[in-house]
Amino acid sequence: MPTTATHPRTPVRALVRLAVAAVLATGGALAVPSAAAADNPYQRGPAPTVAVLEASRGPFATSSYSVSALSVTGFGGGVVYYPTSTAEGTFGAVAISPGYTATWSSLSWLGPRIASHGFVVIGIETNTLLDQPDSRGRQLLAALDYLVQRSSVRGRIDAGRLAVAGHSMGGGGSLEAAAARPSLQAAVPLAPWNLDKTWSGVRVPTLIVGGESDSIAPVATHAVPFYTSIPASSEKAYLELNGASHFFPQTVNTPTARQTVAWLKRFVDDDTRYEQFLCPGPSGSAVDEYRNTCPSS
Ligand code: 9J3
Ligand code: ZN
Repeated sequence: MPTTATHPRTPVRALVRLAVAAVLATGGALAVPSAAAADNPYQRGPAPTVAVLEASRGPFATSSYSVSALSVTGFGGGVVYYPTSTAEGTFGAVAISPGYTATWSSLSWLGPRIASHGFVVIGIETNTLLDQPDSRGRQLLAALDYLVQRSSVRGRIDAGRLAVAGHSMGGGGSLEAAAARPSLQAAVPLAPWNLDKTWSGVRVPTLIVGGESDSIAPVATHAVPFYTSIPASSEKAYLELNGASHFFPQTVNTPTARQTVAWLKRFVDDDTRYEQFLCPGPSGSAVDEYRNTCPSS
């Protein structure tokens, strides 16, 4: 599929990155990690397969550490997960927020799962359990700022390759963060909840995952209008899980992990090897519906 001709936002980003890589490369071959493909300095890990995306872990071994709320500002601490090896160079980073009244422990399976595909991940605690989506959005951005500016893993992260995700009010917060910081490379709201139904300002590539049977953030009044309101000129996708409740992200959910990782790889790493999992999207008994801005041919 001729990606560069059909994804209007990709060529600019890719060209800027390639230009930067070319400049770095003139200073010495060590500036470009040896494992990266020659045409994409951000490609990490082996060629993807459905089996690897659906496995409980990806190809990278990970480590983690806890972040005390007392040691940071703007969010409530959390847990950082990161690939242990630095042999392939730096990684993109993702901040993830839980939902209303929930702690990071409600989503913690996603931390090592995503990190093991080659990302630095911070699962955040919010300042209070009752924080609303706009606050959660600001806290996600504060957590990314912490990661790239002050964390002990900051040297492992490319500061320009950042993403957000979250569940429920954390998913609503992911939309808030994407609207507020268009330099983000991806957003993945899961069963998102927000009183604001219109996200026409979002330019960040956004994958929304909804549950068909969600009665707390019904897709008809949350995920679907959120998806529809994002302009078609933005990269976007909507995955609706067959029969899933509001709480599908709180236990291991294979379709959610597979699509989330593929989306992050495609847009945070510019890794077109993952296009095959996005266009066409997933099918099968777990999938009620998939919408996207894939090219029609
Ligand atoms: O974060 C969420 O689970 C939002 C759904 C919710 O409980 O909203 C009630 C105001
Ligand atoms: Zn549906």
